[in-house]
Amino acid sequence: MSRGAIRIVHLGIGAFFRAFGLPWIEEAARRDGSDWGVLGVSLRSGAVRDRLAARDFRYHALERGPGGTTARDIGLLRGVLVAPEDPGAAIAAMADPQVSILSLTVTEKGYCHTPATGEPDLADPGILHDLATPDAPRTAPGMIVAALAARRAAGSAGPTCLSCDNLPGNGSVLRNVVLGLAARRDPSLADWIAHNVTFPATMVDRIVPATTGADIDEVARLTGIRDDGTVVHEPFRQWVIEDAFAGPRPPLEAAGVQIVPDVAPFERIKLRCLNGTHSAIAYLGVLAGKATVSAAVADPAFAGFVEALWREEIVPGLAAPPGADPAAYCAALMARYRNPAIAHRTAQIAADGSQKLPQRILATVSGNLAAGRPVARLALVVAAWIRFLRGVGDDGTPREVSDPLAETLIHDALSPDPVASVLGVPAVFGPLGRDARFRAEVQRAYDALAAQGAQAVLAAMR
Ligand code: CS2
Repeated sequence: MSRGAIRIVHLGIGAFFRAFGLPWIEEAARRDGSDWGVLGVSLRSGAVRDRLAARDFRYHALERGPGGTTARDIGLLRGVLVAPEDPGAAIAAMADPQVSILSLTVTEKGYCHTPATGEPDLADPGILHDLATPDAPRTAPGMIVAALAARRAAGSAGPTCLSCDNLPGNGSVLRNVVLGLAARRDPSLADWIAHNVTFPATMVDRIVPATTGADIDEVARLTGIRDDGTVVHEPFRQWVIEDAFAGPRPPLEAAGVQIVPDVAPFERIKLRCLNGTHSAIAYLGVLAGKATVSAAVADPAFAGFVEALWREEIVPGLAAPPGADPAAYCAALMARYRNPAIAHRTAQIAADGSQKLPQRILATVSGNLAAGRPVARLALVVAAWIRFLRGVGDDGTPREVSDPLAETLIHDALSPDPVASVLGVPAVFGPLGRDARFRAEVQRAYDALAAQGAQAVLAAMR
């Protein structure tokens, strides 16, 4: 771990942040010559560390656009610690007074909250473990609480905790869980955090498919270096951050990051228009045998469905963020989905539906029901998810269901009344699961999918 000071510790150092945040922070720091070294912390395995160690934590970010491919060598990452191997070392790094930002991409489930309420999930095994063993935690919120306790004890300043996951109000979600855990450990610690630490909301956007052997070969062709740490991404990127930093930060806006007073309208259009239709394409695509997003939208039945979903059921309930036109936003999204150089697998997006659907699809459903707007296409997405949970495509081939609630969901999806059983899972649907109009629409869509398959249902909707 050489090459200058570490001022940011990032939890969850997977492909997304290496293809999005790190190149962007590096670019920003270069503008004013400041030094913003990042230390990664992996909360699960040593795989990323082992892959990156060979090049002293440098790696290539491969940009694949319709017009060509470029590889950039990123040198901002100074090392990766693997928390399960030595939680104390990771906590000490996070508590270092030179570190002013603790950022995280730990996926929706990494917040250990109940998606329908936003509250800490006190039945989560990780949370129970961290409450019992606060000095050797294993969840991201538990690690943050331990580091904040160490900072307070040392008389250090409070950092900025920067959630970069696709959750509505991601800063508040993190704050609630951290404060909830801290209060159970020591109410005066929670009080110190409330006064000294900030949790800005953020919206992050860049499509980052899983790296393949072909990507590693492409970097070797372009640079002569065989780099197993390669990450791949589209050209597009957008990062909107609430102006609420507790201390120093890189000059992000100089590199195009938007620092704004209110992230909510940006976050809503992104979660509902992009992530909502991503999940739609994922479940319908997995059923219909479309392996990637670009393969799905190359089919006019899929593209037409996605466009109608935006136009009829998603955009009418959205307030446009400052300077944005939702119709143009959606047209740009379709161009991103069509990018043939990005092989974004529908199976990758289909994972963790129980954590994703509430903010991506169900929030729009609730708004439409209250305003008397249509929900038929949104209901078809929910029905496709329920079909997907059976673990087979429309052609009968097995499909993997990966979800923290998989056991319950698969059981419910295979029961005699799958729609009623799955809609009755309160952690996902809350009171919406009991709405008669929604239930009827999902049932109708489910019956159509069961009878005809996803491909024929979409073709008939055109
Ligand atoms: C995707 C997102 O995997 C998924 O669930 O919808 O990762 C998506 O690609 C990003 O949010 C794009 O910014």
